[in-house]
Formats: sequence, C-alpha cells, structure tokens
Amino acid sequence: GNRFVVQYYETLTTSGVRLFLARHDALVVRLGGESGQWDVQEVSDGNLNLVFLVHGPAGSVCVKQSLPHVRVDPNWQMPLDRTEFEAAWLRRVAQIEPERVPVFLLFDSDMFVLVMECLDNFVTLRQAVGNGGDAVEPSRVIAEFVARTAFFSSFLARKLEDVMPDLSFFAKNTTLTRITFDLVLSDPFRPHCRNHWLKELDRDVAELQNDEAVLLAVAYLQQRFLASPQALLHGDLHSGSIMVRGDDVRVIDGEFSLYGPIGFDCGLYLAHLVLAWAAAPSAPRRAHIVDAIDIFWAEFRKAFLALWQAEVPGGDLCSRATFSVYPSLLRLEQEQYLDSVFSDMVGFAAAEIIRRIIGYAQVTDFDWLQTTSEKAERQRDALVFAANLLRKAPQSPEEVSARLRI
Ligand code: SR1
Ligand code: MG
Repeated sequence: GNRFVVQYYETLTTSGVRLFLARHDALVVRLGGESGQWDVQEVSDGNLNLVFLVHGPAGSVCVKQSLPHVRVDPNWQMPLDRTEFEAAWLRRVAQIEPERVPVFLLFDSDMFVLVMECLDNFVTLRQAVGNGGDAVEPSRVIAEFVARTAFFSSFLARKLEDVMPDLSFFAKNTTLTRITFDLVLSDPFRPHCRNHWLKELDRDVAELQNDEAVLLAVAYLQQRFLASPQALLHGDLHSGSIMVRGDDVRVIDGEFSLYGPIGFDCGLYLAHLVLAWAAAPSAPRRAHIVDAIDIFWAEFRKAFLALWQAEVPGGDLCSRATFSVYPSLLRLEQEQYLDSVFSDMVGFAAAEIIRRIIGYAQVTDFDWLQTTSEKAERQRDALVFAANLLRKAPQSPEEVSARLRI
C-alpha cells in the first residue's frame, strides 16, 4: 500500500498544473504574464511519471509528478517518493556538474511535484544517435560527468562522516532500487512473466537462462549492485536519460539514484551504445559507435584518475600517509580501483543489454527495422555479445571494441 499521508496529493491535469504553478511567485515570474496565458502540454512518455512542459511569455518550466502507480501499468502500485529522490539527486549533482543537469526550481513534498528548467529543443541521445547524429562527443561529456559526480560523491573525495548521511538518505530509495534489481539483474535470467522476446530468439534465451557461467556472473553482479556503495549513481543512465541540443548535453531523470558501484552507471551507458551499435543501419555507423565506446571508457578513466591525482583530494580513501612514503602503492591502488570499475561496467552493461531485449522496458532502437526477422537478427547480435561478456569477461577496453569490430 501507499506509505505516505496523501491528504494533499492529487494527480495533476493541465489545469491543475496552471493552478499549482500560479501559487509560486518565483515560477510566475519565470513564466511571465498571467496563468491563463501559459501553454501547458502533457508530454509524459517515460514508464513512471507525469511530465508537463509549460511555456509563458517570459520563459518555460518542466513539471514532473509521481503517480501512485507505474504510468504505463496502473495495476503496478507504487509509493510516491521517487520525485523526492530525483529532486535530491538533482540538487546534489548540480553542486558538482551544474552545466550538465536542468536547473532545479522547486520540489513540493505534498504533491510530489518537481519543477525544473524546461529543455526546449533538446532531443534524447537515443533519438539523436538513431537519426545518425554524433555519438562520440556526447560520450566524452558523459564520461566526464560520471567521473566527476562519482568521484566527488565518493569516499575518495569526502570524509566518511559527510558521505554516510547521503548514503543513508539514498538507501531509502528502495522501491526503485528493487525495480532495478528485479528488472535488470534478476528477471531476464529466469522464467518470469515480465519477460518477452521475439520468438526467433527462443533458443538464444533458453541457452542464456541455462548457462551456469552466465548465472554465476549475474549472481556476482547482484552482490556488487547492492553491497558496494562507492558513489552516488544516477541509477538509470540510458540514452533516454540524456538530452542533447548541439553540444549542450544534460542528464535528466535521477529518480533511480542510489549509492552503488560506479561501474553500474558506466555499464548502463555502455549498454545503450551497444544497443545503438546493434541497431545501426550500416557498417560505418557501427564503427562510429564503437569509436564512441572507446572514447567513453578512455575519457572516464582519464578524468577519474586526474581527479584522484589532484593535490587536494580530501576524502578518507585518498592521501594516506603510507602513500607519501610509498608513492608507487597509490598508483597500484588506482589501477586496482579502475580495473574493478571496468569489470563492473562490462558486467552491468551485459545485464542491461539482455534486459532491454528480453525483459521489461525494451528499447525503441530496433523499431525502424521492417521485419521481425531483421529485428531478431540485430537483437541476437547484441544478445550474443552481452552473453559472451558474462561468459568470458574481456580483460581490456581493446578487447571490448575488438569483439564489436568483427
Ligand atoms: C517500471 S520502470 C521500468 C524501467 O523504466 C525506467 O526507465 C527504468 O529503466 C526501469 O527499469
Ligand atoms: Mg527515466
């Protein structure tokens, strides 16, 4: 059942949005004019929430509200607190990477409404790449975004006394953490009513779900996901959670945020590049996406190490006295840390690729293909690549791209 006092909550309609915004002076000033002059459009297209875009004579805002159920499945009941976690994520990340998120404007804890900057004329990275746009520069930007937000929220940059309150706050995001655990790391690897796939993939799925090496790798990933709170993660960093307009790249939808392994965010981003690779219309487009994959890891690694090597790290896991006596140990520790992020990334990417093909919330990348056999062929490319990542983990980034450049 719903564990909130919902006395003041009501689901917004377009006229409700107008009334809600009109009660907040700063938002009225931002939009300009009278509430009757505002254009309010409902544009909800994600799985969970209502989203409205509001334009006034002076400016615009985006209004997001939790529903007491999954938006696309009213029978799937859900508490309302996800916008609260998204608001907290947005405010925390804006302190680290203000240019890469929409501006936070307001959170109303009675109505579970989050108001933020409206990203006019942006499209999702999935749309941009699917339409032949550049995947390399956004990957560079996202690599730096993940490196900076992870590093500065981690024990490397912060004292444990400062991290723990955040860690315990985001640990309360249990409903959405459960969704990720189930949908990404459990359901696709067993028979489950939320799974579905093209019948052409029956044999591939049976092989996958009965492969002991795959199941053992997934069991390890489940442990990593729940029991390695390295940094504040976005938690759902797919190409629909990234908006682009020219070289302006923004990360949205932090409602799945949690403290977890840094390789989870890297892995989800990688997974959606691989899905775009599998769906790409030509060999040169596939090659372009593999370039983006190479750049993503190289830039992430470079940015993360540069932050760690900077003079004033400040956290409990940095600048230990021992390392000024044995500087080479620090370099080894950094290598060890990044190797584990890399192997987490590869594993989580594999699980996410598999879930987006045979589990709940499948991707639209393959929709442009005309026949189911063409679709199945492309999906099999991604599925086999992902299953092989779990069966035999690549030891280097070069090995990942070599497996894609065949
Ligand atoms: C019930 S929510 C399904 C999916 O949508 C979100 O974007 C997450 O990826 C989640 O797993
Ligand atoms: Mg989302």
